[in-house]
Amino acid sequence: MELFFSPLSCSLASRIAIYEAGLEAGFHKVTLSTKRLDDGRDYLSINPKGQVPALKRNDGTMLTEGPAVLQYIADLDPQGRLAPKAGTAARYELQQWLNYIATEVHKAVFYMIFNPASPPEVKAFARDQLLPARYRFLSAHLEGREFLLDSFSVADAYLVTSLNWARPAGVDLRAWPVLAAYHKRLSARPAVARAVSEELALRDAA
Ligand SMILES: N[C@@H](CCC(=O)N[C@@H](CS)C(=O)NCC(=O)O)C(=O)O
Repeated sequence: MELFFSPLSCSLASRIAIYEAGLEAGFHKVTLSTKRLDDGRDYLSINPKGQVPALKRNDGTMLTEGPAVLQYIADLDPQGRLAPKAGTAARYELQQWLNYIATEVHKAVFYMIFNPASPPEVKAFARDQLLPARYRFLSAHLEGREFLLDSFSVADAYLVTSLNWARPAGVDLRAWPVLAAYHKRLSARPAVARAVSEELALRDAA
């Protein structure tokens, strides 16, 4: 399979999942501002949405939308470590977290802060009004827990990815000690540390 990604964006979660599962994959860097790959190909001809992540499966078909891509990768792990079995109550709980992070945290807050077209008052509203309630909710859930579910899952890969965006968004995670501790703990996992350092190097080389 091949992952289309942009360094340190939401597609980092898919790279983390691939490494956590020990799967083989190719990686293609997308420049989101130009919608081009490093080899000059037009990304829109590969994924008309123009967004990452996108995954080209081994049968040649494309899969997009982070929560779907993450669950697909999790289901490829022969040991099923990254997601509860499909159809179980725990799997729906995972989907609840993936959707919460995608819609309430990623899109409602950070997409608005990082979107260059977003007016300053919208950025401030997202950071100062929307984000605190979401971080309070996540902190309350994670108090006394190691992971969002009972063990590491692709929802944690997505949450740790989004917590990386706090500092560049001007948010001091120390105001949410439970989240700061979770971020530090998750960032120390070998697969997470490897994925982050590789993408940092790719971002800095750009
Ligand atoms: N609905 C998509 C959104 C993904 C998304 O927002 N990706 C961002 C990077 S974190 C992106 O590609 N931004 C460029 C753009 O929207 O043109 C998903 O959940 O995967």
